[in-house]
Amino acid sequence: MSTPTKLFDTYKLGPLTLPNRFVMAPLTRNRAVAGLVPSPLATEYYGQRASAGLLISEASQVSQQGQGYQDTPGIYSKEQVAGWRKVTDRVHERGGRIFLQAWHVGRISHIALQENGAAPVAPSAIRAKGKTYVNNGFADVSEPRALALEEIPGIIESFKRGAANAIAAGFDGIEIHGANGYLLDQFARDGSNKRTDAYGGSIENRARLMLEISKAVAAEIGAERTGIRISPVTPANDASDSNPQALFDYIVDHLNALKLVYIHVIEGATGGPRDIAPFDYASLRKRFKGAYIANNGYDFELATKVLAADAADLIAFGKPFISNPDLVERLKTGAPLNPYDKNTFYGGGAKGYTDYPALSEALDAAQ
Ligand code: 8OZ
Repeated sequence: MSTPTKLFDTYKLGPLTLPNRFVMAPLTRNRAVAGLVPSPLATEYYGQRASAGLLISEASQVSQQGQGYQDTPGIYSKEQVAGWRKVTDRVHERGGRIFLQAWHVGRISHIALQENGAAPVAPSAIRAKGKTYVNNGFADVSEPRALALEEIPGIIESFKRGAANAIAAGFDGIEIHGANGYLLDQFARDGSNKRTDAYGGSIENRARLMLEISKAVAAEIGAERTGIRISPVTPANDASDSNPQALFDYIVDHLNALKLVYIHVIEGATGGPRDIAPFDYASLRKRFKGAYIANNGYDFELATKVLAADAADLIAFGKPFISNPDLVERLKTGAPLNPYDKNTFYGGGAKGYTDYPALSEALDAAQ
C-alpha cells in the first residue's frame, strides 16, 4: 500500500492556519510595470494560485540599490505598496495567504539599474562570475564596491522598512531572501566575503548581517510573521563556502533563538541537482523549532515521503505552480499537470503567466 500523504493536511504557521502543506515558491517573473509596481496581471496571477497553503511573492527589492534585474517589483515606494495591496486583496478574497519575499541582490546587479550608474554593493569588491538581464538583454554583472561599515545600518533599515511596507500592503508576513548568492548569502559565505571587520572572517561575523536583519524585521512585524530562505550549498550566482555545514548550523541555531516562524531551505543546487554537495539538512531541522519548508525538485512522491518522515512541515513547489494554478487540486485528484514553457518564465505579458488553465477551464475548453 502506498504511504498516505500529509500534503492535504492543515498546518498552523504562527497565527495562520494553512489548509494544506503546499507553498508556492518565490518565482521571479520580471513583469512589473512603470515604477517597478506589480501589474494588474500580477493580481490575476497570484489570485489564480490562492489555493496553495501559502504563497510567497517573487523576490522584491527593498531599495533601488537592491535591484539586479530588469522589471522586478519593489517594496520601497508608495506606488509599489498600492500595487501589492491589490495583489494581497485578491489573494485574501480567494481565501489564500501570502508572504512577500524581501530582497537585496548585492553584487548580482548592473550599473544600468543603480542610481546615477553607481557600482552595485557587496561585502567585498569581488565581481561575481555571472550574468544578469538588463536593457532587454543578458549582461555580465558589474564590478561591485565593498560596503563601508557605516553603510550597514542603512541596509538593515531598508529591510525593516520593506517589512513595514509589506504589512501596510496587506501581506501576511515576510520572507527574508537569504539565499541564492544575493547580498545576505554573499556576506555569509566565505567565497564572496573577505572583510576584516565585524562582518567578515569568522562564521559569527559572516552570519551577522543575516541575523541582524532577521532580528530587525522580527522586531518590526513580529517573529511569527517572519521567515527566511537559505540555500546552504547552491552554487547559484557564484556562491561558495569552505564549510557550509558549520556555517548554516550556526545560522539556524540563531534563527531559532530569534523564534522566526519558518526556515525555507533550498536543498542542493537551486533548480538543479539535489545532491550537488553533501549536506545534512536533518541537522537544520533538528536545530529549528519553527516550521521547516523544504524546496527543490519536489514532486508528489518525494513530498509525501519527506512529510511522512517528519523531515519537513511544508513543501515549496516552484515551476509546477507556474503552469498549474490549481496544483493542489491536480495533485489531490491525480490529474495530469500542464507542462511549463521556459521561454515565458521571465518578462512579457499574459502568455505563460496568467493563461495556464485550471482543470475546470481545461474541461470547458475541451467541450
Ligand atoms: C531567477 C531569475 C532572477 C532571479 C533567485 C530571485 O534565484 C531569484 C531569481 C531567479 O532567488
